[in-house]
Amino acid sequence: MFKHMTALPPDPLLGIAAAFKADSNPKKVDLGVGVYKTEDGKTPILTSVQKALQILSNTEDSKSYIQARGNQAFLDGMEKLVLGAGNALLDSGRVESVQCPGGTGSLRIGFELIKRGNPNAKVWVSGPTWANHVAVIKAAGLETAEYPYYDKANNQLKADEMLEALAQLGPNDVVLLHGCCHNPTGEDLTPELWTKISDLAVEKGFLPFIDIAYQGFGVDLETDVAGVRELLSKVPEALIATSCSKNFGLYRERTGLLTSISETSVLAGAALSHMLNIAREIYSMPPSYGGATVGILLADEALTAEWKAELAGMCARMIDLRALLVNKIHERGVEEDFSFINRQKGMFTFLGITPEQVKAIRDEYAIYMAGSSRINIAGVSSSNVDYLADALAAILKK
Ligand code: PLP
Ligand code: TYF
Repeated sequence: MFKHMTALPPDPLLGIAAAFKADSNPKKVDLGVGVYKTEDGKTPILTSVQKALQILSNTEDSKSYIQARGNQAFLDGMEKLVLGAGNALLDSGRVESVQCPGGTGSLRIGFELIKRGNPNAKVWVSGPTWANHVAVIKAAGLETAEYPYYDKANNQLKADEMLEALAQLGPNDVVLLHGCCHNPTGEDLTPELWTKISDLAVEKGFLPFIDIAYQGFGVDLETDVAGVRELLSKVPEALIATSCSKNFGLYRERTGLLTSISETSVLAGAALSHMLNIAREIYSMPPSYGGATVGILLADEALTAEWKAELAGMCARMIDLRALLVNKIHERGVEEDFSFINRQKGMFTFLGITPEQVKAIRDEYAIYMAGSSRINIAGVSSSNVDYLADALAAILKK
């Protein structure tokens, strides 16, 4: 059966983590995988999440199966978080959500749902996008294509080209949009672009599929999804894959949800039945622990307030680190202007250096980043920023 199988290379991003771990250089810096880190390089469990976990472990009295769509408090709380508590969609009967294993699991169920709705649908992703997007779309048997998004040479959006490309699309197309904190570029759609894309979706009939993996990491929980909410208020149909990995720090608990917005409540019921059916064919039902924890947290006002404060703290730290890094690089007198880093949002930014320079900074300074020159801002700290800026300046001046 498996005689003809050859080994695949590791996921490039996860491969960086392994290479970093194996490096014995005491000055090594990990700017690779997108995991939030504190000043001392740790990824602790949030205090609010700890408390919710404690409540769960004190009260959980069975390991029997949970309902197929997942934890109800989790689904209700997360729908309110993403759509906004007063959103008319919540009472419209057009919204259905299913708890899935992480943002990735939510994406996969979403693409499988699209495949059932229209096997010939083509999914358009931003150029560039999170490397795993294309793999997940293809695994669901759908075709992918790229719409222009980021101009790497000038560190800015390709706004006009993007709108031109989207204006060519129609009802057989799906457009995958990053809700906020674009991975890998950090360059988000402006409010004006969200309006224009919403109008195009209505006019041309393509399906918006929104990936929200970093709500609260850009500006704040509300501002980050303002564009998403505007789009959802206009379009007849949409899908949303939401991850709790980053903003609740629940990475390994595989916590997320797929939300479908349908034209009518009858169609919403049909979509829900298919989402559940697809999940049943793959893993039956979602893991319970992460969803139950978030469900407890979001149903408790005090815990929610504590979580929001912790999230705001992570967000503020990344904004401060952006400014610190830009200042430190410019202090070294490099010619290039890195101020675009301050405009960008969330965990990631493209430094814009060449693959050769990425290799050189890794080989000579043990500074690890994705081959695209994407860095995880949370990997910068006040103790490594001077070393990092020195290394970058040296590499750039060569
Ligand atoms: N979508 C984007 C844009 C991401 O960056 C990530 C990364 O973690 C995910 C989805 C997947 O998140 P999860 O770890 O919850 O599967
Ligand atoms: O882009 C990142 O770094 C995060 C984490 O296969 C990640 O989204 C990276 C690769 C992967 C799964 C998660």
